[in-house]
Order: sequence, then C-alpha cells, then structure tokens
Amino acid sequence: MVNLEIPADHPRRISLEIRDKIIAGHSENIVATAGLLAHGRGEAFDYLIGEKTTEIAENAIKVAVASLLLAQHPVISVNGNVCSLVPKELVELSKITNAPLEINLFYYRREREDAILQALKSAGASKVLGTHNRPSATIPELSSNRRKVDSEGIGAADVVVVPLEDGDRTEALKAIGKKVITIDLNPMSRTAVFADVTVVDNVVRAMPLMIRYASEMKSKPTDELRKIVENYNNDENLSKSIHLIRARLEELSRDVSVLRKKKKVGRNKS
Ligand code: PTJ
Repeated sequence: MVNLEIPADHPRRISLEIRDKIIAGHSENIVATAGLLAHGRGEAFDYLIGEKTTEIAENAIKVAVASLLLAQHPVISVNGNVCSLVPKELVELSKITNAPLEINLFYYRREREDAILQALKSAGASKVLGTHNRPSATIPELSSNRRKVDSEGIGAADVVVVPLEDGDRTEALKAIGKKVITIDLNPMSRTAVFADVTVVDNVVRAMPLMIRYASEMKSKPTDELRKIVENYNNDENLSKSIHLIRARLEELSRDVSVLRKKKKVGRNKS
C-alpha cells in the first residue's frame, strides 16, 4: 500500500483502495507503467456497469468455472495487474481447480518477472510456470513477447484463463486450439469478443466469486458441468452486457437527478 490515508467514510474508498494496490504494484515493479493506464480504462467500464457484479457476469463465472473443472490441463495466465490486485485469490483458484499459474507478460522485464514470482510465492504459490528458467514453447501466430510460453503450461493447456488482457493473444491461442476464458470489464475489447467465455466484471469481484463457485461445483457430476458449458453462448453474454450499459445510460440520460440521489444514498457507489 502507498499509505494514501483514505478516510474510512470517503465515498469512493473502495475504488481508491484498489487504485492504491495498482500504484503500489507499479512501484514494486509488478505492474507495467501501461498497467496504470489499463486500470483507468477498466475503472471507466466498471463505472458504466455500476461497479457491481451483474447477473450476466455471475452466469459467465459459473460457465468459466465449469470449463476449468472439466479441463484436462487448465492454466491461469498472470500479468502484472492481476498479480497486484488479487495475488491470494489467484493462488486459491489455482489450487481448487488444479490450474497452475503461469507468468506471461506483454511488457516483459526480468525485474518484473522476479517481482511477480515473489509476490505469488508470498501469496502461497508453491510452483509458478513461465519463468525464464523454465522450458519454453512459442505461439507462432503471435509476434509480441507473449508468444513465449511455458511448454508444460500454456503450451500444453486445453483451457487458458487470461484475466485483464491486452488484445493480441486470444485469437492466437484459439488458432492453436485452446479454449480461452477472460475477465474483462470492457465487453467490446478484442479479448472479450474473441474469447470463449468473457466475464464482464472487475477481477477484484470476479475472482472471489470464481473461488466460491469452484468450491461448490467441484463435486458436481461431469455431465452437469458439461450442460452448463453447452448451454452457454458468449455472443449473447456480451450483447446482454452491452445492453445493460446502454439501458443504464438511457435511464440516466432521461433523469440525471437519479445520479445525485444514488450518490447521496450509497457510499462508494457511482
Ligand atoms: O503485465 P503485462 O506486461 O502483461 O501488461 C498487462 C497490461 C494490462 C498492461 C496489458 O495486458 C494491456 O495493455 O492491457 P490493455 O490492452 O490495456 O487491456 C486491459 C483490459 O482489461 C481492458 O479492456 C480494460 O478495460 C480491462 N481491465 C482493466 N482493469 C480491469 C479490467 N478488467 C477487469 N478487471 C480490472 N480490474
């Protein structure tokens, strides 16, 4: 934490505390400088969806968890932003779903890899893939630094979770036969529209819910998990998310005073 001394009754306290984590992550080499900008973009979309987990997102979370539990070789990809926001949750989800964590950075620097590895270990991770001393493979369709993956991790995976992602990787992963799950506040991003399952939510809210559902659903029969996945359509999920934003904006555009009322009632609400 950066010690900003955010007053307990500040109406935007939660949002400022999340920012604080990202800023601290940046000063510890975990978050790339561009990660600060990515966070700001996320905040804007979070504002538009109402800064809460919608029913639409919760349904996508169940599908994401069912896909992870059905996978032969699931992997959770870790970048600087998710590592700074939800390190403990990454480790817990990884343990419950038997999906190893793999560091995969767009803005690669050795110091960042080391800092992220250290943060994951402090959060309880015993094994982390994707580090410079691990066996590597290449995703041929990709030209960015993300092309280098762990051959025992993303290289061999059937399902890959890519939370809070830049837009270059999902299509490439799909081109080599991987199923892609993402958590992205922007339902119109490249990653969101090319993924198989898009959770339109903030990682700080989505990850704890994924953990809860993974614990609950772990004992479900395979057939039941398959049905959850088969009945899902990601395009519909995205349309509903975009519609939700539109409906919210339409409501507010008709009567802006609603905003004032909401702000008076809810502390830390939009
Ligand atoms: O750590 P690195 O080097 O791998 O780089 C990571 C970043 C995030 C900098 C890199 O992947 C990047 O530039 O991402 P983009 O292109 O800015 O995309 C990030 C996406 O995540 C955008 O669609 C944001 O709206 C979304 N986003 C930002 N914060 C959150 C989020 N989605 C969910 N939860 C958030 N907290």
